[in-house]
Parts: sequence; C-alpha cells; structure tokens
Amino acid sequence: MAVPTSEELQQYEKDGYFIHRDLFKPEELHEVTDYIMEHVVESHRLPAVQPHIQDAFFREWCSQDHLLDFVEPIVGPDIALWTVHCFYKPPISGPRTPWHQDAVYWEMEPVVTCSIWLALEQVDEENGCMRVLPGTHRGNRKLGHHGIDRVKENASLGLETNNDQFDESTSVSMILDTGDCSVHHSHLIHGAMPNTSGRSRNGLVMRYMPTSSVRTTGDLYLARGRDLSEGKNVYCG
Ligand SMILES: O=C(O)CCC(=O)C(=O)O
Repeated sequence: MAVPTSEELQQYEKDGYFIHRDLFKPEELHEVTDYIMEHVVESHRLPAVQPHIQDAFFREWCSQDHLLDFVEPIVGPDIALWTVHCFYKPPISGPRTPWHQDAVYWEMEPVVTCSIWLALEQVDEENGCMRVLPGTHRGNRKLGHHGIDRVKENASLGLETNNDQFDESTSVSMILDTGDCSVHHSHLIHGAMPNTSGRSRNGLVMRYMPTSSVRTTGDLYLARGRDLSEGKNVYCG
C-alpha cells in the first residue's frame, strides 16, 4: 500500500506540497495513458476538465484503492473525487499555466482539498513541468488575481496571481519520472512554463476533498466512506 511518509506530510503542512516517487510503476499507467490519448487527446476533447462526470472510466480509475489509500492520510476516510483534469500539453505549442491558487477558482466550503499531479511521462523544465512557490498556502488566504487573455498569451487558465504577492525566485520545479506524483494544497501558488520542447507533457490531475466540505455543483463522486455534509453535497455517477 502506498501512503505518504511522515516527512512528506510534514512538508505538505509546511511548504504546501510534496513529491512522492513511484506511486505507480510505468507499466501500471499504460491503460490510463492509452485511454487519454484515444478518448481525449486524439478525439480533440482537450482541455478535458472533469471528464469523470460523464465517463465512468475516469471515475473508477481515479477511485481505485491504491489512490484512495494514498489520499486518506491527507483528507481523511470520507473522500469525494471532484475533479479529474487531463493536463496534456503537446510538443512545441503547449500553453503556459499562469501563477495561480486553485482555491480562487473553486466553489467549496470550506476549501479543504488536495491535488495529485500524476506524471504519465517524464516531466522536467524542458517540457514545462509544474512549478510551485513553497509556503504560499499558509494562512489559507486567497490572494489577488487579475484576468489575462488566454488566447493571446497561450495560457491554460484565465487568471494570474498579482505579481506583488510572491517572489518567483523561490520557485521549485516538480521534476517527475513516469509514475511519480506531486501533491499540492489548494492555496499554494503554482504554475508552469510553456512546453516548447519536442516532447509532449502528459499529467493526470486528480482532486479529492473530505465529504464534510460542501460543493453543490454536481461533480462530486463519493469515492470512499460516507457523505458528511448532511445531504448538501450533490454526487454524480
Ligand atoms: O500542469 C499544469 O500546467 C498546471 C496544473 C495545475 O495548475 C493544477 O493541477 O492545479
């Protein structure tokens, strides 16, 4: 059973992220990678945000015990999967991801959730790995963001953290091999450089929350345990 180490959990608390090596063996990722390539990338369904609502394959893959056992020490035993995001970026033209806090996008009360960024292939600075600003999650505060033109800026998101809120020189690159993952807190500032390399960059991001948080937008999947929202949460699947 894969679980975060106590050092990783301490780092999550202190810095708002950690890297866990070998969550999956590369050969255990062939099925999900082939599925994403066929049903998302080659079917022109990118950006694929929340495909788990319609697609049972994603709901089931992302709710396998191996992942839930890993997530349980972070969010507790009653777990809702609420986002799956295929962050595939093609060679040469893959967009940048502006600096942002996930929490500014999310309708959830309270915002208690973690994101697992699973590398489906090698990601490094050349093909635009994710970068994080350690410690910026502290205080659980939403920081100022402004809108940007996604098309003009070839950006994967439309909001960017105001640059008086952070020091980019403190950034840490999430360099991962196939099967490694990084885990980040919903208030951590993070982003990614564009993929201008000749290689693709394929990451699967899965977000989980305790069912005691409330989210009524219909995208929750009760992955483990029971609902603790007194019936306020709306589940799919
Ligand atoms: O992989 C990326 O480019 C950004 C990922 C991200 O923002 C996230 O998973 O919250």
